[in-house]
Amino acid sequence: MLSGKRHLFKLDPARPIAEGQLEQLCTSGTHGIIVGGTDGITYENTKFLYERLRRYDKPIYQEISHADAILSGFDGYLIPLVLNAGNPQWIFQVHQQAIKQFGNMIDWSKCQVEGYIILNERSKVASITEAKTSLSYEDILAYARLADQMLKLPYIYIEYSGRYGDPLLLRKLKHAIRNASLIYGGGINSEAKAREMSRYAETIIVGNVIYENFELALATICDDFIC
Ligand code: 1GP
Repeated sequence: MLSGKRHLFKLDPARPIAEGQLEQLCTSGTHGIIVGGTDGITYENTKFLYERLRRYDKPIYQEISHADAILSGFDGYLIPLVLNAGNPQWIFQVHQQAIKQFGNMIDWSKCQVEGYIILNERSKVASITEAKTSLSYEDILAYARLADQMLKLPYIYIEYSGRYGDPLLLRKLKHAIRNASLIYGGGINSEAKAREMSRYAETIIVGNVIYENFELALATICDDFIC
């Protein structure tokens, strides 16, 4: 689903965005849009955002956080599995319950699992999943190998949501991972940060800055990413 050097914007259905801004994002040279968030995600706000996005010729993916907000029609579905969740609910229980409820309607050929490692202890997603964020490089590399070599997940997502992460960690991960594709998200709000993390991660995700400083969000797309 996501391969090669990729830049994606992540839009939160629970946060308002102007029509003109959506158009600028979708015609910016980004490779696609992920629709997802942590709080206040509903079927209705997801559908509203999806309907506005589908007018543009960009792949749109839904990152699933609430089973009752799953909408058909997306180009692909990303299913987070939080490897360092302190609350086991976020490792397999929410997935098992969602499959129990909707299992016969799921098109698995469009679904891919992201092995999430959440590292910003102040983020909302860290508090909801009770993520164990005080980890050494060795701990994080072991989670990554578990996802890559033991579970054979297609993606490992290093999530610093709201804060710029540690490039040295990304460099170590790049060398340790054999098959999975590395995704990085967190605090990218400039071309320099986008370039730095994309040296190590195949895919970089830009979220919060869209809502905080729109011009800076657009500036994260550098020549390396132009389609
Ligand atoms: C959030 O990883 C994404 O899930 C992007 O992080 O919002 O900090 O850009 P930011």
